Amino acid sequence: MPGGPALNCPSSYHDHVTLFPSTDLATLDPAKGSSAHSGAHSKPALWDLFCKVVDNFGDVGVCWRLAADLAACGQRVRLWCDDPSALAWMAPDGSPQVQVMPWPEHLSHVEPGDVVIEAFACDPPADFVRAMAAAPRPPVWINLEYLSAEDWVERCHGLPSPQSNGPGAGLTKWFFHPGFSSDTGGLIREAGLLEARGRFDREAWLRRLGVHLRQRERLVVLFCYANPALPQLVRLLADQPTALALTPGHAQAQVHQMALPPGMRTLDLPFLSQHEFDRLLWSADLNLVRGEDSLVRALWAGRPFLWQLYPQADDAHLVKSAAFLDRWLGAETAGQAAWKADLRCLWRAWNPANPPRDPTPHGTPALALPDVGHWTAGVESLRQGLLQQDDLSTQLLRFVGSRGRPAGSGESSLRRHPAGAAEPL
Ligand code: TRH
Repeated sequence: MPGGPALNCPSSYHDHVTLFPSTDLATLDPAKGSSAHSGAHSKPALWDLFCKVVDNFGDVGVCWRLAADLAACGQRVRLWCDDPSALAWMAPDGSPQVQVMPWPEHLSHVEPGDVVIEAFACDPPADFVRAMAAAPRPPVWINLEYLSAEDWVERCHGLPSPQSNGPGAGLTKWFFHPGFSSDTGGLIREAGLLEARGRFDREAWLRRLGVHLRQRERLVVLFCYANPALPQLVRLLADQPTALALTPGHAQAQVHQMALPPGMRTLDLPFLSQHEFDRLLWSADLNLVRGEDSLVRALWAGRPFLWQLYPQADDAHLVKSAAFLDRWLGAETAGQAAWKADLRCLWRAWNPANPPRDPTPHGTPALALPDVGHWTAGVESLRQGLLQQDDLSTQLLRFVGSRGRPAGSGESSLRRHPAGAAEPL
C-alpha cells in the first residue's frame, strides 16, 4: 500500500489488555469484580459471556462487540474466551468495563454473575454451571445463537430450555436469536453508530490509512473465503477503474495469484481494529463481506455489498443465503426489477455449493453488476427497516429484566445507559 498503513497492529493481546490469570480468579471480590460504574442505588449487573473460538474471527468478533456494547450500556462484563489472540488487533484498546478471562476447565471458585451468556452453544465449564444452579438467585442463562434470516428463527427466539439433568439441572436456559425482524433479538448496533457514520470524513480516513484513490476510481473491499467466483467478479469490476482493498488471508492469497485486468489495482490491508474495519466498510463503494459480523457491519455501512456465507458441507449456507435474499428483496418473481435479478444471479455465483458444482444443466449464467443506484437504494431501504428494531444489547437487557431483577443490580442498571447514547464512537 502506498505510504504504508497508518494503523499499527500490536503483536500480542497481552500487551494491551489485562488478562486475569486463573490463579487470580479467587481474588475477585464477592461483589463480583470491580466497577467504575458502581453507584449508591444501583450496581451494574455482571455478565459472564462465554466464547469458544471454533474457526475464523467471527466467534470472538461478535462476542467482543457484544461485550463492549453491554459495557457501554453501563454493564460489567467478564468475557471468558479460549482463544482471545485476535483481540490483539480487533480491540487493541480493550474496554475498561470488560475483563477478558482465559477459558478455564474449572471455575468452582468463581461466583457466577447476574447473567450468563454462552455464545453459540459453547457450553460453559461444568463447575461454573453447578455454581449457577447452587446460587441463591441463579443467573439468567442465555444461549446466544448464530445469526440467520430463516423463518424458524422467529419461532425459536426466546424459547426456554429447562435443564432436567447435568450440572445445570433445575435451571432454565433461554434461546436468544439475533435476526432481521422484530420477532428476533435484533442485531448489534452501538448507540451513536449511525450518527458517527453520518459525520465520517472518508477522504481524511483513507489518507490516514495510506490510501489515495485516483479520479473516478471505485474502492472495493474484499473480505472473503476461498471463492471460485472471484476471477469472474474481478472481470466484471474491470468495467471501471477499481482499487481492490484486500484483507489479510484468503482475499490477498487468491488475488495475488490472479492476473488483474487493466484499470484494476490492489491494496494489501493489515488487520484493522473493529473500529477501523467499520470505517473501511463506510469508505467503500462496494463491500464483499463474509461470515456474520461483517455482514452486519456492511448493513450499517449502507453501501452496496455481497455476502459470502461460510460454506458448509451440507450446503446449509445456501438455505441461509436464500433466506436472507428473500427477506431483503422479496420472493423471486419472473418480472422482478432488473437490478434484483442481477443481484440474485451474482449473489448465487458468489455463494457456490460446497463442493462447487454447475448451478444449472446449462452451465454458469452470465453475470452482470446490478445497477449501482438501485443497489444502493435497496441497501438503504434494508438498513432503514432494520433500524426500526431494537438492537441486540437493548433486547438482551430487556429480556434479562423481564426474567426478574438479578441479585445485586438495580432496576436502572438493566437499561441502555443514557450516557452510551451520547458517547462519540
Ligand atoms: O471470520 P468470519 O468468517 O467468521 C465466521 C462467522 O463467525 C461464522 O458465523 C462462522 O460460522 C464462521 O466464521 C466459521 O467472519 P465475521 O463473522 O465477519 O468475523 C470477522 C471479524 O473480524 C469481525 O468481527 C470483523 C473483524 N475484522 C476486523 O476487526 N478487522 C479486520 O481487518 C478484519 C478483516 C476483520
